Amino acid sequence: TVHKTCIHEVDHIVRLINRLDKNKGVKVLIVDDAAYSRLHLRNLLEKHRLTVFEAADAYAALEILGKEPDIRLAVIDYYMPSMDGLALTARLRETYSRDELAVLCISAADGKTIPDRLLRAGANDFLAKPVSNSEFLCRVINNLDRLDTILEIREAAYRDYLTGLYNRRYFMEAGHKLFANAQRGNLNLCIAMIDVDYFKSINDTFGHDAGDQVLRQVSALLQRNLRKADLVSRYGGEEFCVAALNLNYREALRVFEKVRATIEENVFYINHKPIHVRVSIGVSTYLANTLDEMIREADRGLYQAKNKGRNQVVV
Ligand code: GH3
Ligand code: MG
Ligand code: MG
Ligand code: MG
Repeated sequence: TVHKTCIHEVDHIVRLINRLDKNKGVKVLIVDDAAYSRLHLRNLLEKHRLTVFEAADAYAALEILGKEPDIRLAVIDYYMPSMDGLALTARLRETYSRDELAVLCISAADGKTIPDRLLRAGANDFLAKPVSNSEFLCRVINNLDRLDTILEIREAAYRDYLTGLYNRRYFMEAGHKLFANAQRGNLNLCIAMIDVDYFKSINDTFGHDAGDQVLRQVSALLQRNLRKADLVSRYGGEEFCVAALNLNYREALRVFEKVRATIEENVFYINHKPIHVRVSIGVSTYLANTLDEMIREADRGLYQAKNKGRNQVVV
C-alpha cells in the first residue's frame, strides 16, 4: 500500500504540473465584498498562475465580464450588499452558459437551502465557509478542466478530421444563425456548393492517399481565397459548402470565379508529379425562405455546371 500511495502522489503532482501549464493566461474573476477574502483567494489563484480580476460587488463584476469576454471562471461570494451571489449567478446565466463561464459560489454554512438555490440558479459548484485552501484549488481546477474537456469535445464534433475545415454539422448550425441574421438585417447571403471534377479518377489513378492530399490542398486554397468571416466547410466527400455574407450576385460571381480559376491554375504535386484539379461551383445569392432552400438552389447550380462541361461557376 505504501507503493500504491507513492504512485498516487506522483500522479497527483503530474496532474498539478500539467494544470499549472494550462493555467497560464486563464482568467478568473473573484467577486466578494470583503477585501481580505479577495486578497486571500487572489494569492491562491496566482500561485497557480491564473490571471485574476477582482470585483467588490455584482455590478463591478458585470462590468468586468463585459470588458473581458474570455474570463472562464467566476468565484462568487453569496453575502454581498445590493445584489447577492444568487441574484448575480441568475443574471450571469442569462448571458453565459455553464459551459462557457463556470460559477463557483462560496457562502457561510448557516443557510441550509443556499447551496441548492445557488446550484439551481446555475452555479457549477458550491463551497461552504470556512473553505480550506486545497479544497478551493481542487474545485477551481476541476471546473476549469471540465470547461477544457467541453471545448475539446466541441472542436472534435465540429471539425473535419482530414482537412481541418468545419464539418457539415457545424456548417448547418452556424449557417442557420447567419441566415437568420441576414433575414433580420436584410443582408445579402450567398451559398456556394463546390465539387471536385472527376475526383474518382484521381483516386483511381493515384490512389486514395493522393486523393486525400488533394482534398487537403483544395481546402487550404479555399480558405486562402475566401475571407476570414466566410463559413467554409467540408460538406461531404469531395464537396465543400461556403456561406458568405454581403456578396451580391455580381460580387459572388467574381469571388467564386476567382476560386475556380485559382484551383485550376494551381499545380498539385502528387508523389512529386504535377497534376491539375478542377472544380465546378453552384451559387445561390437569392435570400430564400430557408437555408435549406438556398443549399438546394446552389446544388441545382452545381448540377448545371457539371452538365455544361464542368470547371465552371453557375450563379
Ligand atoms: P464529378 O465530376 O461528377 O463530380 O465526378 P466525381 O468522380 O468527382 O464524383 P463521384 O461522386 O463519382 O466520386 C466522388 C469520389 O470521392 C468517390 C469517393 O470514393 C471519393 N471520396 C469521398 N471521400 C473521400 C475521401 O475522404 N478521400 C478520398 N481519397 N476519396 C474520397
Ligand atoms: Mg460577503
Ligand atoms: Mg466530384
Ligand atoms: Mg460529389
